[in-house]
Amino acid sequence: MHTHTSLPVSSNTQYYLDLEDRYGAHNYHPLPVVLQKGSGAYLWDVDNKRYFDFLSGYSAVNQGHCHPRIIDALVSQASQLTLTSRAFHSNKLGEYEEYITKFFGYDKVLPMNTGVEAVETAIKLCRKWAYEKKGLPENQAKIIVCSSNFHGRTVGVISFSTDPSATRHFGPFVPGYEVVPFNNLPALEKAMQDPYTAGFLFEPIQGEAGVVVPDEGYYAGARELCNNYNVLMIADEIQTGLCRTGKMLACDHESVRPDMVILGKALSGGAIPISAVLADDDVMLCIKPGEHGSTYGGNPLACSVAMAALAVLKDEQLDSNAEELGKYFREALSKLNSPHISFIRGRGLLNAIVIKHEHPEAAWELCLELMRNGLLAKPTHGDKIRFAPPLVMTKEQIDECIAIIDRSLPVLDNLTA
Ligand code: IF1
Repeated sequence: MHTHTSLPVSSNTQYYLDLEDRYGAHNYHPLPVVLQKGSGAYLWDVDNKRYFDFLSGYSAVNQGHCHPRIIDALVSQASQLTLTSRAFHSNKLGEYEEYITKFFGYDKVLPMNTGVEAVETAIKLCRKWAYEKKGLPENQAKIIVCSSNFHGRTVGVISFSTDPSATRHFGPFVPGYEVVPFNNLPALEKAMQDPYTAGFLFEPIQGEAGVVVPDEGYYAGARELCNNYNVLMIADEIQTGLCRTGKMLACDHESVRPDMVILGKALSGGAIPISAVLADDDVMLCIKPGEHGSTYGGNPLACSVAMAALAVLKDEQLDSNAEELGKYFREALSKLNSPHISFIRGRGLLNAIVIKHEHPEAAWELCLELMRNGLLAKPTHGDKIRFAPPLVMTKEQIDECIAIIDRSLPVLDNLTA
């Protein structure tokens, strides 16, 4: 747990921190900054200080904060019809389903709300398919997952987490998972010897683990193993998808087509929670009417917002922008030659640095200094700092951010453990 570093905050800021401390659950440890406005790559705090957002709502605002096209879609639909439930049809659901399935090249979509709900949905689809199509015996289906995974916070999904802070004292857990090391095809093939294997669920790049990028050929190798062993390849692209890594989907880096694609976060551009599972009929039609659903899944407001959010990604070519700016950012970062940075890694605009310092809170201290200098980023798992700005950044803005990082790093020079 972080020690509360002494950091003078304005009385305005302190007022909001105190409210949250008094009336809100303490399930996060945020940076001491209170935001009240966002636009593009920028956020403003309650004292109207401007920051570059280098977290992007955990990759939910790839299109930039409050993108006009997305907000227009939100506002116009919100004054028309927001929710019908799926007990009835709406004029937006079918249009959205056609749009997103053609956008990604899958037969069908199952619309949900949060990312973890879509992950749970993919797990249920995989198990259904395993019993009804692959013919596995009831309750014997196994899904292979990777160590250091992050797929969400429900009891069902933390059942296969390897992170004690995500699982401790939340048991008992859901069985039916086999953990293998990420980026290790022999280990994956070994696990597939279990004839009850139904699926392989993975993040193309492990975000929370500190932006761990697998070797070239990992996606293609996993795809081949899934084909050979009749196992569903399930890509959780909630964080890596939607142009974040320089391609529309991270699996596109190897032209690999998973059997199921899970989307969330930037599917709404940060406006409202929207998630989805994409699959072909052979898998998707295993769930029959009344066997799965959600009150808000596929609501007309979400359909309108998601179509605008996807259109912005394509029309503004945010995949190539992320690809080019990501390369530029990593090169500029390495040219700083900081003694405090041991690793720079990532793809597109999903990057992270690993801090080399004997002080356990060095990454946190650096993030506080970055905040003082106008850039918001947060450590993940102690010594790593994720840098994931909105994909609408310009080269000039990247240069400004590199300068901020450059003048913030010296804060670690005289930090003693
Ligand atoms: C937190 C980061 C974590 C995700 C992937 C599913 C979900 C997520 C690959 C669940 C959500 C969020 C959750 C948030 C922190 C953030 C995160 F990597 F993106 F930074 F935790 F790993 N699959 N990631 O990344 O989606 O239900 O949240 O909509 O829980 O602290 P959700």
